[in-house]
Amino acid sequence: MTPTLLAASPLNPLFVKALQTKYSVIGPMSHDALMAHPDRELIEVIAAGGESKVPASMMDALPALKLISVMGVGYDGVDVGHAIQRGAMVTHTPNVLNDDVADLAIALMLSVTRRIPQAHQFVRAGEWAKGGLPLATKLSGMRLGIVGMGRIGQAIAHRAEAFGMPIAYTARSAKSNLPYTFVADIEDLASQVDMLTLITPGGAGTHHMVNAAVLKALGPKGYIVNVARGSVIDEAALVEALQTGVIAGAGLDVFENEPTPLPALLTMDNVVLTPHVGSATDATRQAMADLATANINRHFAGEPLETPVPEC
Ligand code: 8YV
Repeated sequence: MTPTLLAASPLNPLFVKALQTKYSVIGPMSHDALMAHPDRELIEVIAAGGESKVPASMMDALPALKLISVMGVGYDGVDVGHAIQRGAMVTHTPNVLNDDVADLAIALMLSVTRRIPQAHQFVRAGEWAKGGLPLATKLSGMRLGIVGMGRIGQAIAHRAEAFGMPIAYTARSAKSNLPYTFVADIEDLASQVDMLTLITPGGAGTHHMVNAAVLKALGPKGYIVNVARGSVIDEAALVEALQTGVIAGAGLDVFENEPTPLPALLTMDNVVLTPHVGSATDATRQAMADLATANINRHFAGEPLETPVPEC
């Protein structure tokens, strides 16, 4: 019999395509519709994306639940504690997206300091023949602060070294194998750098970690780039800091409310915005879909899962 899987939210088409070769995928659907679904008691697997919400109520609707497979490295929408209590595993897709997310972090750093969107628009609008573009800010040599020194943080640091950027970071603990300066407190880190980049997991532990005080510490020549989760920054405080010159600019790929960033961000000249595309290349999304599917295949084959989340 073809196993039925529940999609927690609309899934990436590459994930759906990979799953449909072996499984029947239902959902997303409301709690009531799920409770009434004829396959509900047989469903062992929830398939999810990095931004999906998988609350306890969804898990508890599925008495046979064994696995939540997330196509994404972040899984802050999954109630992992409840999954563990229910005896279900959670898997994600680490490593395969490190390069893309790190590339985008560097791209946002360059875009906001060198004002690439404005330069692009300047040429397109035929302004060039009328005079030069105002000078921009040099990125090479800027002091970089990285919030979160996991796999992607290290990939960003590796790239930043080529830009001659001295690197400091904050994380839960110092990593003795890395040649970068550890700063325990994020406000201290912000006060010591020109460019603060966020690549820490989302969720309650990092909610509004970047607040008005951190932005003040970053200062009027400081920039912030967020490729982590929107929840890590107090977005209202960020808007105020950008409007009043408390910081110089921001490059943002993630927002507190996706897909609707605070309207003020949409019109600011010192902000570069991208629509949560850190891992959005053909090759990487395929690798993520393949890994998320491989974990499900392993579950049904009774084999050890490839990439369980650290808590499991
Ligand atoms: C995607 C992400 O947005 O991996 C993550 O945590 O945020 C992203 O790569 C998403 O998960 C793709 O399904």
